[in-house]
Amino acid sequence: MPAPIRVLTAVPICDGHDSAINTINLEFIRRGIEVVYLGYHRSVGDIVRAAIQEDVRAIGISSYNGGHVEFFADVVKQLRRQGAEDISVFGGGGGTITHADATEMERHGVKKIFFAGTSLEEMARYVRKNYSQPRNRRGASKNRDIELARKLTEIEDRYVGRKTKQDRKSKIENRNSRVFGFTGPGGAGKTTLIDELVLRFLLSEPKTRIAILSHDPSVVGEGALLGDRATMINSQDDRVFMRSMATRGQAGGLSPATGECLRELIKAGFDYVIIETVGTGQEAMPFQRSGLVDQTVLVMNPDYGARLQLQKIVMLDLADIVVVNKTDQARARAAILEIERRLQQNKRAQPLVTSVAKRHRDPGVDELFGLVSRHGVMRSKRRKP
Ligand code: B12
Repeated sequence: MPAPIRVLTAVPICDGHDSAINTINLEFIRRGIEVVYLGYHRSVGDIVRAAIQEDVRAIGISSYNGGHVEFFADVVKQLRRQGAEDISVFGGGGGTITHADATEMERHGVKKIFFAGTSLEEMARYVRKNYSQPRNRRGASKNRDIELARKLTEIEDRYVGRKTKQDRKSKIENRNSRVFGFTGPGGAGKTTLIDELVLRFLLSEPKTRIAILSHDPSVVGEGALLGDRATMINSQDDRVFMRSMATRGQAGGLSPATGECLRELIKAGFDYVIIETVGTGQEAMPFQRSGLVDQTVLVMNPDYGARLQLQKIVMLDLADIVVVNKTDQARARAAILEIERRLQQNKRAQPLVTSVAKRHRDPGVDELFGLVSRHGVMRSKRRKP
């Protein structure tokens, strides 16, 4: 079975027209393509960095607000400058991109522009036809991110079609990286919380390099929407290496290749590696056997249902830190008390942090940062929401 095609899609800076690309993303996924979606209002630098780290075959850009000739050309130029010319660029933008513009863009190395009236099927067919063959890589790259990204692709592709279980080798000794596992139900705000933590690492530790392995669900042989990058704002930074992984049929929140990819990131010497699972259910304990995670953080939404539900969430027993996020919601006060009582039963002194991660300078995120950072000084204490 061939590895799924991976493409990155985005909308340029100063452009909020994302409805077309959202529709196109869904069609690509339906046709077995893994789509890393970067979101709208994205700069050339963000797009090129993301495409390199994700090691995608091609970038699809949807552009409506003008400036497309220069923007697309600059994406191609920056890819070439960084040694990533094997990543193609294509896209569209309804009637905004004229046929004359498209000719000019193709002269600058853009592979194809799609015009109004093209069917979704035709676009998906173009991707499958042009980007399903293995790439001809010309030797090793001098670019650190490109080399690492290619290794991660090799690892992921080795697991395709194999019934290999998640890597469970022993710990790596003498490692410098601190590894955090973030898990919790879908919609709890894990990605936003991680992005805010990354901001604090970047601001307080000027040389720190961070890696993020972010997971989204997929079925064997099918496509996936790898959409966490669209939520990440602060993590679009040269000191952050982010990789989006589809679970490719494995239950439990991670991909079969996660363990090996994590090892590669540790070897690469990142100071912190953050693993984000897919939105998980009550039974999930994604980091139990990997032996590679230093601290696990369970992120919960106050809206989990009746108190009885808490008895069934396995991670409440296992997590090193529990975060109740979105405490601006109506049910937050009751949820914090219920979760606090539930944790008391464990007698493990697990810190309980309350946060509103979407809020700038949220004190709860500061507190979590204090608990996970090497230089953290803040001690966990519960505040009222
Ligand atoms: C829907 C729409 C909006 C919605 C956007 C909703 C959203 N979240 O996307 C709303 C109402 C919010 C909006 C707002 C604005 N809009 Co508007 N909008 C449109 C509109 C009507 C349709 C665009 C669209 O989604 N089409 C649907 C797609 C699926 O079809 P398509 O465009 O034909 O694209 C085809 C191919 O090009 C291809 N394709 C497109 N992208 C990609 C990408 C890839 C990778 C691939 C493979 C293919 C592909 O797919 C389609 C296949 O048939 C266009 C007018 C038009 N008819 O194009 C104006 C238009 C783009 N908007 C325009 C303007 C000016 C604005 C505003 C600035 C208005 C204002 N003053 O506030 C704001 C800016 C918003 C912002 N933040 O950027 C202008 C842009 C003019 C220009 N560039 O000079 C347009 C052209 C209208 C006009 N004639 O004036 N807009």
